[in-house]
Amino acid sequence: MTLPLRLAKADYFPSEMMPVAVAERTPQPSFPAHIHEFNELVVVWRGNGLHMMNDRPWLITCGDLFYIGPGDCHSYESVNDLVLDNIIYCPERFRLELDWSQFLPQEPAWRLTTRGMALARGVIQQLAQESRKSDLLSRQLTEALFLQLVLILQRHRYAANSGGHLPEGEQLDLLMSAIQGQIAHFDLGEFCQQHQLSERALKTLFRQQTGMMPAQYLRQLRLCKAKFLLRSSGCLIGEVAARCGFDDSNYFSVVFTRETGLTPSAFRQQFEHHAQRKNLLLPYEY
Ligand code: RM4
Ligand code: NI
Repeated sequence: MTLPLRLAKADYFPSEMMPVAVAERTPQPSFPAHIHEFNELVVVWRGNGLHMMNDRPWLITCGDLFYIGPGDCHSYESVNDLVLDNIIYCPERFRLELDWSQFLPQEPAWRLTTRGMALARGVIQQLAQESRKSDLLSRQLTEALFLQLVLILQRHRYAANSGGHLPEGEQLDLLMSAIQGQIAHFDLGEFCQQHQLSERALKTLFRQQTGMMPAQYLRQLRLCKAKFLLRSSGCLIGEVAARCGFDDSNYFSVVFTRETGLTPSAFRQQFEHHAQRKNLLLPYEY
């Protein structure tokens, strides 16, 4: 068996004092098995390819994130418009007295959320610029930016193979957009099952962040939509109820009246005085 290549620091860092460098691969060509004298963080921006790491294959694409140590052997095969950044670093060159291992997980393979990618991209761009310079301040700034990057990755990454539990902030985004996208049919139990989330934990998180329970939020959204339809369309009450997710229009009237103090028709009548706009086109598909 042939020994893998061993990439040397001297070939990849512009100076010996720089602890971090960014090796942009636009694209990443196929690259034979190798180990490094340094550590490597890989963020995949685009395309796809087969990443072999310590004999394990990973089909990689946009949003994949790898933490590679000096002893890890990896290669890229069957690449297809693969674009990635290698953030390479030498821990022994850091000057900040930090326990860096605390920011770097044992598991090598992760996924980054879309938001995490956007945040990481900005910091990596700055890092690429600063790490090319050679003055003392740039060296310090490089180290600080690297710290910022590993913290961002820590916050926005999720395990690639463990059912994909999303980070907290992202769970909420996902839930909000699912609720808003299916006001009439949203089902929290189904949603949690589909995304392998704990319903209880998600409810708690939702309440902490919004001051409401998801069901309450959904009911308010439905009532908002109902008010909008009553006011701006000629839909029959039953139709309004159905479009807002109430199967039973009597039940809809009860909830509507309890929440607004007016029955749906009384609510509608308020506006009929002002304008005879029964069959107005909706300004957008609500
Ligand atoms: C290569 C490839 C390797 C990386 C070097 C710095 O193109 O991405 O994984 O170690 O660059
Ligand atoms: Ni490498």
